[in-house]
Amino acid sequence: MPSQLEQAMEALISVFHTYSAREGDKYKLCRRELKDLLQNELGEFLELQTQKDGSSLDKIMKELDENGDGEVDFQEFVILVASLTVACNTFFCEST
Ligand SMILES: [Ca+2]
Ligand SMILES: [Ca+2]
Repeated sequence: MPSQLEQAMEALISVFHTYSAREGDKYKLCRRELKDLLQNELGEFLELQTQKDGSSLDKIMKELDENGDGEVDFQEFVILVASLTVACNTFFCEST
């Protein structure tokens, strides 16, 4: 029986691949795949973020694309999830 954290990690990987495999390179998210993933899977979190700093998809994409190949690979995606998680934790701590 995997732990809660292990399940979360598995979920992270499977969500990424669900979207990244849609078109082009199946291990990377193109702009459209990233947009769908963010809207469908991170809508609520992202709304919190965008309200705070008014960031658009292009800005998010640019920030995430560390190696500048125009797509977001898993490593770059994990950075987004990690930073959103940190932001949520801060929000959680501040609101309690
Ligand atoms: Ca892809
Ligand atoms: Ca990239």
